[in-house]
Amino acid sequence: MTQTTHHAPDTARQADPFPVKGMDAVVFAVGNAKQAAHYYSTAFGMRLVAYSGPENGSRETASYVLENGSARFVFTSVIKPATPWGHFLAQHVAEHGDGVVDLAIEVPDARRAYAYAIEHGARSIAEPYERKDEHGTVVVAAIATYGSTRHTLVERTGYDGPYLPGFVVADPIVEPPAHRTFQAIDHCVGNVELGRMNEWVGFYNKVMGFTNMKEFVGDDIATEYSALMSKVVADGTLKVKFPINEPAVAKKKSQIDEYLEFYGSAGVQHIALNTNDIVETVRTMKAAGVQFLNTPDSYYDTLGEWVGDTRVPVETLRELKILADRDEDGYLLQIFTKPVQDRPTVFFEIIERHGSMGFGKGNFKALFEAIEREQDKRGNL
Ligand code: TYF
Ligand code: FE
Repeated sequence: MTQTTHHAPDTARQADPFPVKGMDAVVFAVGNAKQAAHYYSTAFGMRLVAYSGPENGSRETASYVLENGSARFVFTSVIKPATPWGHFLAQHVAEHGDGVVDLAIEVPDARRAYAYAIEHGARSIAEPYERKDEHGTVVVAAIATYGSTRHTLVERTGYDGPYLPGFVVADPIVEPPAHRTFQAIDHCVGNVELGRMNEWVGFYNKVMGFTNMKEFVGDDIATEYSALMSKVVADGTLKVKFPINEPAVAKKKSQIDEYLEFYGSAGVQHIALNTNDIVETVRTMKAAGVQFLNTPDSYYDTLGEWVGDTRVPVETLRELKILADRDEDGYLLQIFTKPVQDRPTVFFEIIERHGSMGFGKGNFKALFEAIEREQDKRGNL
């Protein structure tokens, strides 16, 4: 892999070399998919829509598909490894704990997307192939990205079933909450090894023709408080956004180093989820037992002075520990969960955007200090 190459955004838009329709699914390999499906139903307010397991002919894996608006998560567990795929999943859970194996992207033409990616240096995991059942045909292919993560490229225009051929419709585990907690995937963040951020940014520039968004965390911020560097790549329509973090050397061990140590390699750090009403979402998820990062009162004492008017009064933001940030395009409200498994690895973000297409740069100090307080509790000084 080579360093970043910059594509002019205008040219990229005119002839998108790698058109995407959006995120298809985030696929998790977990120790107990049955219980994960329950947690994401009851705590995250998602809805079980499809299932594949031994009852319908899947002999070595059980998979649960949960949706909330256009956001789709798939939880897979191995029940009896018998093929390379089963062994891969079992190995993934053994090495990384529960984590993301696949950031699947929906594309209009999987064969074309795959050919473009391979021509531009991607490592193949699966050549394009067709999956069929009575609901139609899906074309899938897969390429490798950082760590043991992959991107499956999914072409589903010829299919009207519940998820993929081989899956059957499933009934919700519980009735979803009255308030829809989120409705789309906003961005998916990867943590990579020290010194490799630019290499992976270059990978997305070349392999998917993604361009760099202007928001990034550079050396200056890194050394002052964040202990990480970050750049964001996105497709021309900004439907798929992938920030990439690498650790930076600072006073304390970087939160990215902690992730890499506990995950065992580079991997997906957080998934951000769009909501139209972050207040109701946080209330709903908190009541269901989801733990969010804390923010000190001092943050809210000065917030009003610089963030200006937001839909939600500062006193409500303070009560729920929601963060706010503003840039020239508008503002955003965001909050982060604590890690959702025993390892300090994967977590989630809830984000309500009002014009701003940033990632909360104005909050990095408060956010990273909150993460560091959690690191300290784990004895990571
Ligand atoms: O996605 C982002 O860039 C923001 C900020 O460890 C962020 O959510 C960056 C790094 C990190 C946690 C959050
Ligand atoms: Fe984020």
